[in-house]
This record gives sequence, structure tokens and C-alpha cells, in this order.
Amino acid sequence: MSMNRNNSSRLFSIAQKVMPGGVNSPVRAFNAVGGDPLFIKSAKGSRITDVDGNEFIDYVGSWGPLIFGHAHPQIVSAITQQAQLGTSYGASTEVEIQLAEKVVQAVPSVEVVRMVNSGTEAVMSALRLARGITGRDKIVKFEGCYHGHGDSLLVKAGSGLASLGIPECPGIVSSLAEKTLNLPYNNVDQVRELFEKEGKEIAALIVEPIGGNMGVVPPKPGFLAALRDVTQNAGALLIFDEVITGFRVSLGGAQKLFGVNPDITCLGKIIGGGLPVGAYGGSREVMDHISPVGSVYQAGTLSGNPLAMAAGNEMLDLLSQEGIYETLEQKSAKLCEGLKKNVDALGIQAQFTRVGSMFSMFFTDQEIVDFETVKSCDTDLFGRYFNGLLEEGVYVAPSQFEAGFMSVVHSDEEISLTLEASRKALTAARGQLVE
Ligand code: KE4
Repeated sequence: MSMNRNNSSRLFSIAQKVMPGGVNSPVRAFNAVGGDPLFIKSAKGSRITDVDGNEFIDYVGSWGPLIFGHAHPQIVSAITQQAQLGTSYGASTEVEIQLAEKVVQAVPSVEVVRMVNSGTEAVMSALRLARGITGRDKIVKFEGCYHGHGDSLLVKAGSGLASLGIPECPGIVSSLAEKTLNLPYNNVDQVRELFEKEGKEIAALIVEPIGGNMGVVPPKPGFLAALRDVTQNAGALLIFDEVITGFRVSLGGAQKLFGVNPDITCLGKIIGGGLPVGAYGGSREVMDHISPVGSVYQAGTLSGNPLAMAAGNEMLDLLSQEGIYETLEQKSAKLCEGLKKNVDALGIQAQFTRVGSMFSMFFTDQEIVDFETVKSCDTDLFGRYFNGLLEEGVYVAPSQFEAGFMSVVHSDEEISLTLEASRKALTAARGQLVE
């Protein structure tokens, strides 16, 4: 008997009257998996509850920020206490210094950091900074990587564009789009070839050091080091978009994990503790080009917002505790090894990728190395699997082209429940396959 989703459907029809597609972000609309989207009423720890009272074990975690689960008492208390002192002053505060110090301390390449309000804003600002420093126009990105919805980046991007099959977004000035050069992820030869030809015109290369927006696509050994080498030689800046990986795969992010330091790092998600935050940082030499020290302008009414800073400070204190990343590794390994046993037992073709507590299962027999191989996935099977999981009380990202996230607060029992739910959902989804 399928679960009751009447209130979600009722709210969705109302929402569609007043919001585009009834949502404030496209991927939430469930277009890639079918059915009306769930409307969430509350969440606690590893669980979310929808407006029909259905409860789910959650592996989306608000798309990455909630590494300590929903409504963590210490984060809620930090926000509540700060709110009683006021929500925003549009002036400097001590809490923003405290978060900046934590970021500078943790992230190897960052000496100076500017807070903004989203990952998109962080990336937009980083690109402007790189173009301002170098006086060059071109940027290089990788197909399937998503860096927010800034105009220069919505060219062959991942995440919602991939889920909705939008290769090129209308509304972007063609003279700007032409300055964005796309390459296949993990392909060092094509990077070297492009920089041989056009390196002198390239302001920056931006990369998700671990692809997270075409599903999880890890960097091949040597890929990131090669990007560092090529950009250095060409006088271009290397930008790591660590909006997902920052504080996710280690306290120092992917740059710490892989030992490659970019010129600019973009952050978001986790450092906001569930509130709207983005940040970009680098060496003092790079960051002093930013206004008011330098002439590259960037500003924001709510940048460094005290509530978000308070939440971020609490989150980074929690993450700095001994053994947190080992715990995330154990929980994630247990889940992904169990999922692999399920597909093997059912004879379903699937590939698994994982770096720490970000992971994906791809319904394809091709080794996952870039966007092309990801596109070979059976997204219909994924849609049936997604909906089967919902029926079994498990909520994963409503798209094959998104990452799964483990939190510190998912219990071993919940991971076992998830594995049983996945076995049932796979069996049902495959059954339809056989038909
Ligand atoms: P926001 O502007 O959404 O805060 O961040 C943009 C962004 C930048 N860089 C990376 C690597 C990102 O993953 C994101 C945003 N991630 C998506 C999910 N993959 C946000 C979810 C959504 O668009 O609704």
C-alpha cells in the first residue's frame, strides 16, 4: 500500500500558483524521479518528517550542510542565543572574526577569507577576483561540475541542469558564455592541450576537487596536482570549489586530503551550520585585491550575518572534536559496502563511488570517471529505486546526478534499516525492469 502523500500534493498545487514550478530550487521538484515533491514539516538528527507524517532516514542533509544532522541542540542553542542579541546589524561583529579564524586555521591555502551568503556568490566573487588579478577573461571548468548559478558557470553544468537535461541555459550573454571553456573531468591531456593553446588568455580554472554534482566522481590520482602545475605555469589561478567538500571530507577539505593547494577556495554549506553562508579565501596577496583593500568590488547586506556565523562557529567546533572523520568514514563504508552486496546479490549493474561521507551509486556498467560515463546511467531505474526507497522510509537525493551524504548522527541501526529498505526497493525496481 503506497504511503499517504496527500498534504504534500495539496501544498504542491498551491505552491505552483505562486512559485516557479512550485519550488525555490529546481531539483526539489522531483522532476527527475517523478511524483509530487515531499513537503517537509520537521527534522531531527538523521530523520525528516513530511506534512503527511511520513518519517524518512535522510541522506540529503539539505544537500550537504548537516554533517551533524538536523536541529543539533548545540547549533540550535547557538542560533537562539544570538537571535536574542539581534539578527543582523550590517556592521562588524566578533562572531564573524571567530568563524574566519576557524576557516583560516583549518584550510591550508586560506590566509584571508570573505564571507558571503551562498556558494554561488562565493564562486561569482572568486571568478571576478581571478579576472581582476590577471586581466584575462577566459575561465576553464569541467563538464558536469556545478558551481552555482552565476552566468559564467551555467555552461554544461551538473546538478539541477544535468537532472533536467539543460545543456545550455538561456539568458546568458553569448559573449560571456564563450569565455567559459569546458573540458572532460579527469582528463589531464585535454587540460594540457588547452593551456598550450590558450593558457595566456585564461584567468582561472575552477574545479570541484571531488565531483559532487554529477553524482560523486573522485579525481584520478595526479589529476589535481596536474591542474596545479598547468595553471601555475600559465599564470592562471586555480580555484577549488569546496562548497561541498570543504569540512566534508576532512577538516581542511579536499585540498588537505589530496595535498594540493589552490589559489582561491570557495566554501559554503557546512560552514553555515544549516544557515545561508558562502565564503571565498586565499593568500593575503590574492585576497587583498578585494575591496576595500583592493579594487575588485564585492559586497553583501547580510554577509557575515551573526546568526549564520554563530551556527557556523558551533558546527566547526563540533567538527574539530577528536575522531569525527573516522566515525563518518566507518558509517559511510558500512552503508556503501552493504549497498554493493545488495546489487551484487540481485545481479544489478551498478558502480559505487565514495570519498569519506559523500557517495553515489550509479546504475551503469561503465567505470565512472567523468560526466560522459555518468550519463550512461539508467535514470529510469534510478527513479523507480528512489520512489521505492521513499516507500521504505529512506530519503535520498531525487536525482542520479547528486551526492549522498552521511552524518555523524546516523546510527548503525539506521544504516542496517537503510540496507534492508534498499534491498526491497532494488528488488521492486528490478522487477519492473524484468517486465
Ligand atoms: P548555493 O548557491 O546553492 O549555496 O551553492 C552553489 C554551489 C556551488 N558549488 C558547489 C560544488 C555546489 O554543489 C553548489 C550547490 N549544490 C547544489 C546541490 N548539488 C545545491 C542544491 C540546489 O541547487 O538546490
